Amino acid sequence: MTKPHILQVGPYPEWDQGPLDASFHMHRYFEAVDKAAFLADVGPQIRGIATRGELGANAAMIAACPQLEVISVYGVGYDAVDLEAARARGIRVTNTPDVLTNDVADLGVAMMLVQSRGMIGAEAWVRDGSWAAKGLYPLQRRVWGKRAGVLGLGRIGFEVAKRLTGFDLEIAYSDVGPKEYAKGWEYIADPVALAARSDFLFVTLAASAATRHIVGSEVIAALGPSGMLINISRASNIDEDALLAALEDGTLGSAALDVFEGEPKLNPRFLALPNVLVQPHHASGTYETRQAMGKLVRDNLTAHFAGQPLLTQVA
Ligand code: 8YV
Repeated sequence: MTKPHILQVGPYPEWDQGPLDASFHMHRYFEAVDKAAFLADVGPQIRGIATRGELGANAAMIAACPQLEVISVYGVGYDAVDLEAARARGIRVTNTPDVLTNDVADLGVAMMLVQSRGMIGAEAWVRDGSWAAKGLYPLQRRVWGKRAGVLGLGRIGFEVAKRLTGFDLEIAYSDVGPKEYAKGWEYIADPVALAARSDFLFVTLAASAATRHIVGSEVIAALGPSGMLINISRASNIDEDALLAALEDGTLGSAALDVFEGEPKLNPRFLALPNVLVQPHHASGTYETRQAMGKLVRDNLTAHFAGQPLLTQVA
């Protein structure tokens, strides 16, 4: 049997690349210097796209592949896939939900703790000799017992909230409606009102055109000078200009961010700020989870080409 031709948008670890190469004819888009020429050359044979959450597949890429049947995303977020273009041609789209939920929640909670307790600066305080030379490290902010807001109580938001109960945080959440699995956590429909009663605001929404900049200047102002914004979703959920301005003038206390507009080339203004914890979009970045994500990407492609039901179809 001839192997189906797959356009590979970004690199994968070798434990995924080997099995992918064994089952499919992989065309490495990310290695091409002239991407348009590469697409024009291989596009006509492509039946599948293997991509990553943050890379997706845009309309031009989809249009360049007239035989395209399936797009398999390595990531739970599929906002970077042009779903309209895919739907219009009956192209199926899969993602990797569930397998990464707990790791993403872990990183969100870890960022809250690290940032609130000043652990990055404290580490440097020990390593650069400040402890011995200057004495005690400056006091930081308590976490336990405070109020947390979770914006988007989906799978990841739920796991964040569940973990936060362990720190005796008072939890409230916003979503399109109250969730029956919310275990008595307070439902607050309006994100501005949620931010106003929160010390920590976690952004755990699936990104879409409708959620773009849902965290804007009003939400940020409501969170206020002692509030912390934690984003483990997508940068597009936050108005970055408003966020930067508020962090710079102190109208927002601090932020802990795993995602950025234009990543990996984030706005350099973030790097000049002492009140931001920056992370390189690695909330799902553990061996265990990435292996499960890679398997799901392959299993969805294999199921599609074998005429079997897809495991995790989004469209
Ligand atoms: C990335 C993610 O896909 O799940 C998502 O939506 O953004 C991540 O897991 C990851 O960086 C792999 O590319």
